[in-house]
Amino acid sequence: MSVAAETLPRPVSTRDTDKSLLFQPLQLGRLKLPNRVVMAPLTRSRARQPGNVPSPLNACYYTQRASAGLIITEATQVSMQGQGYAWTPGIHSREQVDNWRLVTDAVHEAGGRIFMQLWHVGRISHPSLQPDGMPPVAPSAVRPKGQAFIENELGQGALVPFEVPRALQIEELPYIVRQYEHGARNALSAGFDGVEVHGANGYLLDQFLCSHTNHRSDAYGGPVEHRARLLLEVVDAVCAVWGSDRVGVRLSPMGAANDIRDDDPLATFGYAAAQLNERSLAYLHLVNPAAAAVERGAQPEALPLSVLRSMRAAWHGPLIVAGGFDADSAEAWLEEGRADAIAFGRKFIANPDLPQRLRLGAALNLDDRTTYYGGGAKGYTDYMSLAQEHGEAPPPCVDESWR
Ligand code: 8OZ
Repeated sequence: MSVAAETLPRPVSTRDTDKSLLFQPLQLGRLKLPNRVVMAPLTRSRARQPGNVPSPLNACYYTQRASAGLIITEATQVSMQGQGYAWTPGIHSREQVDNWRLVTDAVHEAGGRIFMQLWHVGRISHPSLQPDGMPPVAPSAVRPKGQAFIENELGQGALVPFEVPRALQIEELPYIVRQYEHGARNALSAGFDGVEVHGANGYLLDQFLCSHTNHRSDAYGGPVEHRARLLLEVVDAVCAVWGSDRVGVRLSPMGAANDIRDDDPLATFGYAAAQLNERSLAYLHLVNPAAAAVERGAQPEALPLSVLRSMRAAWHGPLIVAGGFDADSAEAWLEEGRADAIAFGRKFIANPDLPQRLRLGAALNLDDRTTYYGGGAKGYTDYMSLAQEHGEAPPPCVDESWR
C-alpha cells in the first residue's frame, strides 16, 4: 500500500520514529523481519464449515495484516482431538492444507511472513468437539473450572460447563507427539515460513508443564524435568520437520487462563527456558506475566517480573513478548532489552496497518469485543487502514460469500 505522506494526519507522538527500535529489522532464526511489530496469534473462530477449513475471508484478513514484522496465525488444531472451540481451523486434513496454501500465498504476495501456531487444547474442550463424542484428554483427570465454547444444535456458539477429561496413558503420548509432527509437516506443505508450538494459556502442553493440572507419577509428571518432557519431545519432533531455526515456542509463565496454575513458576519456567535454549530455536514468545496478573484482577506482584528476568537470562535467542502493549511501552521494553520484538493482539484486530499507525503515531481504531469469535466479515476484515480511511486504497474485502 502506498500513501502520500501529506495525505496522512500529522504524527501526534513526540517519539522520534526514525530511531524507534520497533522499526529496526530483526533476524529471527532463518527469517529477517523488517520490523519488530508482531501480530499475536488470535483465535477468531471463523473457519469454513464443514471441516474447519481456512476460507478466502481468512486469507483476506491475514493479507490485510501483511505489514506485520511477522504474522503468527490463530491457534490451529493439529488433530480433531486437539480442537477445543467451535469453528477453529485445523491443519490435519488435505482440504485444510490446500486452503492454508491460499492464505500463505496471499500473505507472501503482499510481502508478509507467516508462522502457523500448532495447537492441542487437551482438557479445554468438550465431547461435542471430540472424535466420537469422547471426553477430552489431559495429563490427569482434573476438570477445568469454566465453560467450553461449542456449536449448539442450532449451529450457534454456546457456552457449556467443562467435563472431566480422560487422563492420557503413557503409551498414548508418542501419538500426541505424532499429532504435532503431522501438523508440522502439513504446515510445511501449506507454505508457511515456520511454526510456533503453542505451549501457553493452559492448553495441553501447559497442562503437562504446570503442577496443578499434572498429577502424574510416571516419567511425564512430578518434578519439572518430567512435567516439561512432553513439551520438549513435541518441540524436538517439530524441529526435526522444520529445522530448529524455523520453530518458535510460546509460553505463558504465571498465566491463569483456562484454570492453569503452577506452584513454583520461577523453577518451572526457568527450566523450560533453559531447555529450549539448548535447541537454538528461532524465538521464544512469552505472554507477559505481569499483564496476565492484571488481566485476572490480581495486584501486579514483583514475582512475574522476576520470572521474566530469569527466563530472559536462561534463553539467549530472540524473545517476543505479548500482553497489553502500546507504542510507548513496546518501545521502552525494546530499549531496556527486556524483549526483541513485541506481539500485539487486540490492536491488530482493529488496525490491519498497525505498524504504519504506530510509526506515524496515528490514532488507532478500537476493537469490538462482540465480534471476536465467530461470524463473518463484520469485526474481522472491515476495519480500515489509514489509506482506506483517506480514500487512497480500495475499501476492505467484506464479501460474505467467501465464508
Ligand atoms: C481466546 C479464545 C479462544 C482461544 C489462547 C488460543 O488463549 C487461545 C484462545 C484465546 O491461546
